[in-house]
Amino acid sequence: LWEKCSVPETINKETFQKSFIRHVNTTLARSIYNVDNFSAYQATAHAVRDRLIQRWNETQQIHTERDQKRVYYLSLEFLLGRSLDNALLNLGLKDSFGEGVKELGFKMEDILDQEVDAALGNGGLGRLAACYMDSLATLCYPAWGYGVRYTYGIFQQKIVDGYQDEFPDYWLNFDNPWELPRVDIVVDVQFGGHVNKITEGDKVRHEWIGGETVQAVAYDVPIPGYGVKNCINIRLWNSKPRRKFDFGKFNAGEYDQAVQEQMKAEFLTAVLYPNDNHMVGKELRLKQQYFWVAASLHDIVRRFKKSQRDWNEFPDQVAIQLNDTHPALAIVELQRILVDEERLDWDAAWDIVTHTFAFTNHTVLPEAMEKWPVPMISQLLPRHIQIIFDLNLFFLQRVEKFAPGDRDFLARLSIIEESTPQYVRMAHLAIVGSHRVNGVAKLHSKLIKETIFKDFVKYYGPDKFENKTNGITPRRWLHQANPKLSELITETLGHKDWLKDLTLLKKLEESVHDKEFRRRWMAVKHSNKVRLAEYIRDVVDVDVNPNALFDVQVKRIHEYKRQFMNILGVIHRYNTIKSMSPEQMRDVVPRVVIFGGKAAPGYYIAKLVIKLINSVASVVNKDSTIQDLLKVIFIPDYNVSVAEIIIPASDISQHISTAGTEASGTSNMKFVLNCGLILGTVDGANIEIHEEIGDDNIFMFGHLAEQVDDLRYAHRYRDVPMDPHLDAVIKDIESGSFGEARIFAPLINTLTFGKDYYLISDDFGSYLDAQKLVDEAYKKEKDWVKKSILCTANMGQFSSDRAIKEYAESIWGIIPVKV
Ligand code: 26Y
Repeated sequence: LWEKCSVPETINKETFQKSFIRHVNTTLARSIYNVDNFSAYQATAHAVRDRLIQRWNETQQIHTERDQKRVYYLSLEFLLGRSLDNALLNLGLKDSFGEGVKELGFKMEDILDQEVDAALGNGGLGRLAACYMDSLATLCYPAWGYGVRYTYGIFQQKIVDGYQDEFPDYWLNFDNPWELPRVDIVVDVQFGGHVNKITEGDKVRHEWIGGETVQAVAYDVPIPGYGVKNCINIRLWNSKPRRKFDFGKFNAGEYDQAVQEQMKAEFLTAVLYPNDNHMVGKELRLKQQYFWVAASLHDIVRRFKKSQRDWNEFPDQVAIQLNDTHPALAIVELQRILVDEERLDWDAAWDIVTHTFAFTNHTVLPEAMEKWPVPMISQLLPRHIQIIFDLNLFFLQRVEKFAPGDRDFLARLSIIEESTPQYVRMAHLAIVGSHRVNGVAKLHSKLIKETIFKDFVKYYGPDKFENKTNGITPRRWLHQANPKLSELITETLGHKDWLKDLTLLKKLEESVHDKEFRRRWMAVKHSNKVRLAEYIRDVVDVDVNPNALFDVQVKRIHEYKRQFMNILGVIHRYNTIKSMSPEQMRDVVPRVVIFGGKAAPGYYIAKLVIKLINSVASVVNKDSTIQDLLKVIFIPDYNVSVAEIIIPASDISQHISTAGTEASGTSNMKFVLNCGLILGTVDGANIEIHEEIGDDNIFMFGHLAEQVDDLRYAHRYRDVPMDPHLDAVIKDIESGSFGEARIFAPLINTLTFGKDYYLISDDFGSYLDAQKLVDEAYKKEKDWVKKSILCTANMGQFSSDRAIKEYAESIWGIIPVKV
């Protein structure tokens, strides 16, 4: 019966159509004569989901049977984007399903376009987690993701009068076919209360009682591997109250108070905090973190206990990766479970804990470092704060032996910051509780050893600190986002193996001398630019010329990423063109400068940058005297599915952070993989991309990370004259050329009174020079195409498969288990 009931594995057009119609009838309860694009999306999604669930089940079965070591990737963000196209491609169903829906009268693109993004993340860190899940599944590793099922993902951005406005992202409005509610998997999570100290003979134990309890309910999101049957799981936790109602109050007529507890509990997982690389110490955020960590650890421990092994074997069965410090409380929670609940000795427990965890740092920016006030943690987690202080005491005792009498050294290493109030430094907790710490690009990993974690390197030695350069999944970021390029590559190489071994792209180098190949390569780029031009017309109602150079900067808006410098450069370009004679203008390469990205709702300066971009756009785009030589576009609501349209269409993209500030960047990899050149600073993964693709195929400029301190010092204590071109641009803004000057005064002040912390003036000259080189290079069409081919050909290193293999081998100690 089991065999008969299972969904047919080999599926073709007919079997797909059968399940499509069955889902229209039963799942959607509709008549087949009443199917719009959205219903067709739902029916298709459910037909795919049936296959996913089957693979998911088989994968879990095999992994349980084999009982190999698993990795658990704890991330407060998973920026998954859409799932249907990805699942179709990974399962190899795109063609049969495409034909199937066509016969039923639908277009696959229209169906795919119905899906709302799962936008449970802010930016780089969240998208990295999503790429890593794709690779873990594809490489058949026994792995789970753990996260939060936010009711509202990252806000939707609208542009009103040039300003960013935020709207709630209620992505679960309609049924979400990509999650499986696990109403049977429920974990109680405790907050508040107090701790009793109980003495039993010569032993003391602690009992955490009282307070409130919130329930965590599991929702599972299947993640299919590419070209394999393995399908792994991301378990997202949703909060719900333990009791629906306080019936006492309800019956007494206090309806509002009766539902209060319920509302409070549901609030816990309601919203994703929209801050990227910026810590805001909200209590609700801390509660979210503990809620998620406690539920996940409970689940992990329960799974381990089923195997009836000794606790010593825990680190041989379980690796837990902390995606930044957001889940750092997991270290304390595991120690608590082992000591208070499982009654292990403190030291034995700590040995298990430290062999289980590893920690990835994603930033050196001081404002992004998490620290929580001790009184806040004490209130919410009275037992955990005791454990933190004990851990710190024992840790500092060891440090004291290493550096006797060096009080400053101890204070610098301490998990506790001795201010008023005291704070818990989450990065210190994460380092002390982990056996490995890694940065996300070579420069970044070097910098953390030399700056923020310098003292820890002294104490632990350098071997605890590693580099794991980030990567991206070529399945989504080339095969799915750029189907035409993918097809051309497959045809040229004669196989699809490159999708599983990206280094095979190297062979494309041989085709740079093939004229016909170059023509087709260019044609693909052109058609992607046409697609983006259509999108731009739809969303901002501006016509752009697909033959112009498309210059793109899309990422979260942040001062360190210097979108401000970009738009100042645009103003310089605009004024230069305006001062030209018609003959001179004939020599200008037409440009479309495209921006996109969200600013944190409370980040005033970042929001002003958006306003400035839009103000410049509205002046430039209306100015007929410049003959379409320049257009400026701000694409609203940048997200994963918009990125999939923008990235393949770029000729040049900008990654221009102040040296030493962008840990890695991952969109830089996506652009180059899609044969777009980059204009970048000597920062993050730009450096490694440069190493791989060579001097001729990248435009690098600006000061180096090691110069930054001195430059900042100069701005602070001396009168550094502003770059003359920059000065002219600033004066132009101040004269009101782009609307009321006073609006932009706070922004301009960051360069003057603010001492130009991000060194825009210092880099502006070399930035303009680099832009000139870009223009000149673009005029030489044949050479440009060659560069573009060489970009893609040399991106093999930046697959997330490479990154995940490195983690698996050198940190997690896990091996693939293929279904
Ligand atoms: C609120 C708070 C503590 C916080 C929230 C989000 C702190 C940091 C973040 C997100 C950080 C982030 O996305 N970092 C980026 O990680 C990418 C993946 O490693 C890097 O490529 C990128 O350079 C880095 O900025």
